[in-house]
Amino acid sequence: MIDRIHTSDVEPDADEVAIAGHVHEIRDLGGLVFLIVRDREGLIQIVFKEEREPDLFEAVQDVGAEDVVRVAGEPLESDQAPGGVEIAPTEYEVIDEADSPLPLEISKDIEVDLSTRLDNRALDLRKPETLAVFTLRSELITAMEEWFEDEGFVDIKTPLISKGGAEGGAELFPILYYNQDAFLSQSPQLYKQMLMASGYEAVYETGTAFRAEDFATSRHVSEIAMFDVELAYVDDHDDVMDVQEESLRYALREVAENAERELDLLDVDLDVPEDDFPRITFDEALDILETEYGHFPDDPTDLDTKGEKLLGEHFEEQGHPAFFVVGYPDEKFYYMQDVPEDDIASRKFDLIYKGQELSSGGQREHDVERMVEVMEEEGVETANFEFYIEALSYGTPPHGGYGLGIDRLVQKVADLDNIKEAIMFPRDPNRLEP
Ligand code: AMO
Repeated sequence: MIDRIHTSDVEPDADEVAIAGHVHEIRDLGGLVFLIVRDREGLIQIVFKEEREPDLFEAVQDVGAEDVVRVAGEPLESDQAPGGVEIAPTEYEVIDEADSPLPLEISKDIEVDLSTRLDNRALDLRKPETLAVFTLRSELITAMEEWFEDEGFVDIKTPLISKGGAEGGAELFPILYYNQDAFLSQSPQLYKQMLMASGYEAVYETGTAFRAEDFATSRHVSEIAMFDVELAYVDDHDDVMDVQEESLRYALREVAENAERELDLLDVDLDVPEDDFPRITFDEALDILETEYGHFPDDPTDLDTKGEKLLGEHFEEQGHPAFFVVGYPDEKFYYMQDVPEDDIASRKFDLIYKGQELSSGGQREHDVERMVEVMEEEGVETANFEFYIEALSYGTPPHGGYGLGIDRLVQKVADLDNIKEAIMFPRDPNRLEP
């Protein structure tokens, strides 16, 4: 490996050190050149003085923005330098030159529209603020996985290529699989339930789901990072919500503690929901929307984007950034339990965080006969689900679970306007590269 340490590890008045990274900024003040070098951990200032190191001073005249360089030298305390330390160089080497002009400025705070940023994503990803989003994202996923590992959930991987869809036909991406038609997976739903029938008891998956929706919103993408959970022997959907609530609280706490630098860079004051998340019924949600905001969702069986946002405001004012809406009406979704006797229509719930739906879940129908009845009522082609129906027919414990959109979670935690900013290389109906 090339001999170097991270910029954040450079201590003033230490012995000679070497760092390497991209040239973030060049300031030429006559007999003095300031080079700000950037690596994954931050920025460091190198001061080239004509009088002190004439050869290196001469060499640095040719440096260009975003060149990859390595510098060794003596770290000195400096009030003006980022991090309070600068390096007086004794060695300087350009490892790789960057073409110029750059299609995107990395160091300057110039407003660039999202489409240009995504067209030049590899460069955009170099920006410290963009890197901060993905460091946060990594922290969030790791913390979430840590919680489920500690609680004894089994890490699973379900297939991404399937014969049919779990969530409905219109949103499937068809592919050619050898000589037969197949689809990209919309959700691990059927497989995680089959694993409940197989006795795995509690599983989680950090996976990918594909949705061929024709959207143009700031909260939809075609390729989604999904965190799926399923657990057996639940009494009801409250047990599932408990798991979601505790795991999310843990992940947010970890991020608040471990990603202070990133949160600062993004100017985010992360509000960890320490109190119990309110759980309101769908009817109560409609009631709040009607009486407080005079808002009626177009589809009376679902909350619309505006409804979620307004409910978010309502609960945020009461100190609850996260809450559940439980029991959707007429939710005849074959895998969800219908429970009219509970006075709620179904054991389905959505989690809303900062005014946006983050996850959907519920208690499932484990009685195969009832499930097939609903499928037939709803016109679902049971032939496409034989493998699933059969798997559940040999004894299945009561179970439930949910799918959480990781990209939406990152969007909300990092306070980003558009979900695509939370994805390294996002896919939407108009974007297939980079
Ligand atoms: P659902 O379809 O509601 O439920 O998806 C779960 C969560 O995934 C995210 N999500 C999306 N994010 C970005 N772009 C999209 N196009 C998109 N579609 C969905 C959302 C959403 O809440 N099988 C069920 C889960 C379950 O019941 O276990 C399912 O997939 O955050």
